Amino acid sequence: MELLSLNKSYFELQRLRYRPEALSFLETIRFLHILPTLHTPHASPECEEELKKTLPFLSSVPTVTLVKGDDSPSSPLRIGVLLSGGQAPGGHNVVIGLFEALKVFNKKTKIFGFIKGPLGLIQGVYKELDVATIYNYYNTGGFDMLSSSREKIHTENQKSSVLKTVKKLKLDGLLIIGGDNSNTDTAMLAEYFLSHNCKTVVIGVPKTIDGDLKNRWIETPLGFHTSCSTYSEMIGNLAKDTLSIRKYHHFIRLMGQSASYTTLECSLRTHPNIALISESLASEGKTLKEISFRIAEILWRRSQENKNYSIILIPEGLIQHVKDTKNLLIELNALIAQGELTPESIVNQLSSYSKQAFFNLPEEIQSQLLLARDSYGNVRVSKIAMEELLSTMVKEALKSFPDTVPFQPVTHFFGYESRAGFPSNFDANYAITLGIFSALFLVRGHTGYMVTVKGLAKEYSQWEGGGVPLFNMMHMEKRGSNHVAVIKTDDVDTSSTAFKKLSQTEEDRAYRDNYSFPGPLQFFGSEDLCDQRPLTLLTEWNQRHVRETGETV
Ligand code: FBP
Repeated sequence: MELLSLNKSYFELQRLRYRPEALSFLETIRFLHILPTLHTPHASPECEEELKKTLPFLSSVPTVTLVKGDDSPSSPLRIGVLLSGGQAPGGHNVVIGLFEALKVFNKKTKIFGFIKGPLGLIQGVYKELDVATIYNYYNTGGFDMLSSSREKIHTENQKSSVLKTVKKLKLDGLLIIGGDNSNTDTAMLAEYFLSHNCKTVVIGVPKTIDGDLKNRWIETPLGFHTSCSTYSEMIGNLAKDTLSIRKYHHFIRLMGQSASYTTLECSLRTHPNIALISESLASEGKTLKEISFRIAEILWRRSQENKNYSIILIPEGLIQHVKDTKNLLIELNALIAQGELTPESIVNQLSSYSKQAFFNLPEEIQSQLLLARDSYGNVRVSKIAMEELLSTMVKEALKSFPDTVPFQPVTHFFGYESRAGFPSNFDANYAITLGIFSALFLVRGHTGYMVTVKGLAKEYSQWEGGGVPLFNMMHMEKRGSNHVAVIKTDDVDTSSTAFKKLSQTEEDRAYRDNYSFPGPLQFFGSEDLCDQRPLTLLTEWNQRHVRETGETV
């Protein structure tokens, strides 16, 4: 065993040496060209006209296809890159893929990394990237190579500062590695540059552990696989623990601001007794009280069989979906957006329905709702302890059952633990591919695209890189009190095979303990162990495959 470096573990040193198979795309990248192609329908046709008015330049960005052609290097370029928003495993590898591919096009190309993401871009704080710097982060998690921030780029001042930065640095292109909000900024910047006759190309790649930056072109966002694998290992461990000691009810909240993709994926992997899927509960019009009563009923029935333990998964975004608190949040966000209101006056201005919902919540949750804000000024759901709230409400609900149920809840929030984990082989390869194809779009001078990879369920060598106009992924959404153009995120579809698969097992999971123990992410060993894919991705891929070919898989 080699000596440990001062601050690197033996494992990290081994991971630094791993070279993703997807690096082989570097061999052909110079032969690829980007051609306009037939227009594909917009993802939200009902908003298309309004979007065109807001984003007149971006709306004319054509759909493209990649074609093989002559070897075509480029002149030396100056390219900027930033990591934006919440960490997602694989971010560093996108930078490495970008770097490697730009050098394949021209060794003299210079790459600048903005420090603290959008903040660095606004303030013009950056460092030039070289091999020695970036290789130190090969296959590592986190965003510490450059650091990140959630600074929004939406005011005229912010946009003109960014324009100044790119002009000062003479940038030919800019890559933003981000989630839906960051890529909304990518789109806004592309529009702004086009409208100011600035030739700098702006493109984005999709990363978020939330799994919701997903549509007909993005099969799954970068980081989701690693993040769910990390949570699933922890859930499996808790299931084993509770099965051994048989006395705790584990209420586990999983990160994911709005959609329940993380809960769906982790549930398919671990088979918890109860998996709350916000989208399904919302469509049934359930209130928090009804949900708590349903959980209590299951726990009471388990108790009849002497099973006073359970695993309960709760999506972070639940509060935004259920009937009573959904309206409350919408009203709170609109009031908060007015600015200077005190917490008391915010509460006083709530409708009577929302006021009642607000005062039904424990005081601690009330103050979390009033004080925690995200970068839009909206209520920050990651700071709301839904697991505590539900366990308290379930305790209350259990009182209405005939027998006393021994109830020892243990609450958990699995959030930040997964965001900076070592990317799985899948995410490491996905990130490299995104970086390589980003270089292609930057070199060929195509602005306003999200870089995508198709065929992620297949072997790495069969993946297909490409790009989709950001405009096609946008829709109009209410944020605070305004309707704004944003990249659309995806909610769990309750008619999807993945969701149906989970709900089919509902009874079985609730009363039999069919837990599955995924164990830790594997990095070294056989392919079927180390190169797994998200189960939701595989299920959707199978569904599509069956639909398109009529074959069963
Ligand atoms: P992104 O959308 O930027 O990927 O971040 C998602 C997320 O990880 C959410 O799941 C969570 O609610 C939020 O970030 C927490 O953010 P913060 O880092 O600001 O606490």
